[in-house]
Amino acid sequence: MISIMCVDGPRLLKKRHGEHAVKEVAMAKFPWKTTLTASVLLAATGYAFAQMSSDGPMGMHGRMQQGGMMDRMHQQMMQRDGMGDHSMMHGAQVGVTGTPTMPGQDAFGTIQEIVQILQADPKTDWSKVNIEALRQHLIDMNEVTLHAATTQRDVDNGIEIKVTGEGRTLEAIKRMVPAHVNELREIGWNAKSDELPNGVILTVIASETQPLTKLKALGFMGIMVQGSHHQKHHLMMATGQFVH
Ligand SMILES: [Cu+2]
Repeated sequence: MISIMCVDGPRLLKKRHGEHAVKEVAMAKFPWKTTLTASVLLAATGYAFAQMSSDGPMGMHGRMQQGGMMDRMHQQMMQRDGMGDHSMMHGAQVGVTGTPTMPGQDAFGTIQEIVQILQADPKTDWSKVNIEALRQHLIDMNEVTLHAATTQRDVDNGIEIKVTGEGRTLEAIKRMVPAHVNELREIGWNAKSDELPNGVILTVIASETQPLTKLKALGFMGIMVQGSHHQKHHLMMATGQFVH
């Protein structure tokens, strides 16, 4: 956060008073461009840290902090220089610090994040770790998210969705959908699943908190993404504490 203050550079600092005076004098000794570059790097580092320290590297909290920080930097830069340093700003935003961050493939990135968390924790019990279990779950997720066929119809005050597939897709549907129905029930949804030869039928009944219009709009995948334990379950799968 201190770095944000420095972004202003000496020109604006003259107008300021009070508690920041000491820091401002110190900062004013340096050419402001240098200060700005250092600040952008600091902010980017702060962002990486914020990501790592929330619910996980891609935690919502981290991203929101990042948004707020970037917005402030953006405003300050625009106030000072108009469009002058806009490109620099966006350079920082896309991570042009010489270190690429994109994993290239989402399941690869998910596993990489979990392995990093486990390696960073000295208490990790490697005799229980099972990254292959997580990989199999991510294959299930891919099948259910991208390859399952769905047909949705209205029932009395609710919706019924037939989720079907073949082979690996069918296995994934039978593992994931009933397990997720249990999660939904735990968070107060009126949901159930019934077996079909080639899939499952997911039924969700509307309630005050989950009205029918919303259920219809959410459909199969909008319902599957409900709940807040999914990412935590990935860590538990990798450490042998959770089996789908
Ligand atoms: Cu998952």
